[in-house]
Amino acid sequence: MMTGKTAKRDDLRVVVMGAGMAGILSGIKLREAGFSNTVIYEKAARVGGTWRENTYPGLTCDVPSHAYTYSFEPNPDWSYMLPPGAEVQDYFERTAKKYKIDEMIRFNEEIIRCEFKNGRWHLDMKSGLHDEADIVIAATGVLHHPSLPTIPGLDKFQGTMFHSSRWDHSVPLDGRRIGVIGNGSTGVQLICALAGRAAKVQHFQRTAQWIMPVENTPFTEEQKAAFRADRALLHSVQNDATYLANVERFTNAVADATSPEIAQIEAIVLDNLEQSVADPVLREKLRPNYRAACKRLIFSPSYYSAIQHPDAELVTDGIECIEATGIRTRDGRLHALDLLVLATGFKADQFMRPMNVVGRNGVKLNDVWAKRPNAYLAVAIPEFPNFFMLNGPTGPVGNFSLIDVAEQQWGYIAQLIERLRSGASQEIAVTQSAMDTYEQARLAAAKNTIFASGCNSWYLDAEGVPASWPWSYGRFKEAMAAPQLDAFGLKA
Ligand code: N01
Repeated sequence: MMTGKTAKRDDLRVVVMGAGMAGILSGIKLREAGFSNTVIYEKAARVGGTWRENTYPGLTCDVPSHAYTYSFEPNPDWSYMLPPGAEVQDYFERTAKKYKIDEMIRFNEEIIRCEFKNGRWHLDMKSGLHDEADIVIAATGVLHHPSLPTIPGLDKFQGTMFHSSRWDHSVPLDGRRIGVIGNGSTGVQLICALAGRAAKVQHFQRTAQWIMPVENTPFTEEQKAAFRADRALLHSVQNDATYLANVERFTNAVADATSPEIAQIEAIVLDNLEQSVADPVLREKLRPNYRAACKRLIFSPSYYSAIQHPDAELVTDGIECIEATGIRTRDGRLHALDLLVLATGFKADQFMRPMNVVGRNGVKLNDVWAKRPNAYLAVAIPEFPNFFMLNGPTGPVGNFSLIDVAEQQWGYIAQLIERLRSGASQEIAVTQSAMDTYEQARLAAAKNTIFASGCNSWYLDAEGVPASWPWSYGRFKEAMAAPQLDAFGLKA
């Protein structure tokens, strides 16, 4: 029988942190499920998260566009197999508008404190605003705090300098001398865009990268018209069997460094290097001394040709220091630059921090994560009741759609918050023993992954252990299908 108390639970206050891909998803799903008292706090003035913040030339989604799409909001108009970043940003803005999620968002509100007291989450914003919530969904993203290098003299440079995620579009590029430090996905995409445009572009490489060849084919107007006209066709492209099989194969490969699948990947990237780089000296400079996919694999249709452009140079001598006019390498050479781009990555261990998050009994997130950020199945933390994460620590990483990952995590979280809404539980927090069992198994499996095979990357935590889902994608889907309720303390 419905009681007054049960009916009231329809009104549970849900706070979503962040209006990027996962925050928009949360808003859509919460509204669809009938949660009427939801707010999304976003520190910036627009939706989009990483796609809002990264606007550097050459920014391209390296996951196939139709897979990098909400399952319920296919997009017949993707221009390319690997679309430009601005188009991805536009997709999120359109989707937020279409589902009226922008009306749910409080922009320019940065949450600085989130504390569980007397059965509710108390949130303080930088602006002085205060809110209380029954449920918190942290959709704050992973790669959003720029990691700046600690190179001597960084502050001495008198040209223009910025991090790749803080691009200043007022700075001219054509005919300039540009230096790019870092050759992760960002640095590689930058070189592809700048070679032939800058007077000279120098790529400062500390560690060589394996490059997976890929074709970036445009979708023709006929194809787009066919996708628009035929929903079933669009659905089949979105759920392309070859792509899905590749995801499964890739995750099996990275989960087992001895697998035949990883050997196949190694053969492809090695062949790409051998076939694409003519000069043997340059080829050796570009040859990594670690295994393919140990760092996040870079998919690029054009890096090898860009770095062989007459106006491009790969610099591998090691950076000694930065001076007023450029970079001095250890061989004593001064590389004069007008613009220096720091494509040096992000602090991948921050998640919702520096926000001060305090759980039940005064337990501080910073203490819980002092050794390494972790979470049960990547979504829940002991002593943090009714607090769930999308794309949180130890979730799948790799070269596939984080939208799909977030949707599956949402499916899992939705089942837990439904218990809160129905009144079956008042507080849901994963138990410490379930967390410990998960973490022990994860750490043991992480050691067998390719990520732990001997390279440095943002996948590794402070102790050098891969901070990722170490099993197959199939196993992730299985885990997300339904929560095992005995892993949770369910306070009635
Ligand atoms: O950053 P990274 P990123 N001196 O951490 C170098 C996603 N993404 O921005 O290898 C010299 O990969 C560092 O060198 P080393 C994607 O998940 C997605 O490129 O440590 N060099 C490395 O080369 C990706 O993995 C898309 O020796 C220094 C680079 O900086 C993630 O973002 C596009 C240095 C950092 O590479 C991060 O990529 C772009 C120093 N002091 C990015 N410090 C899509 O298309 C650091 N480096 C979806």
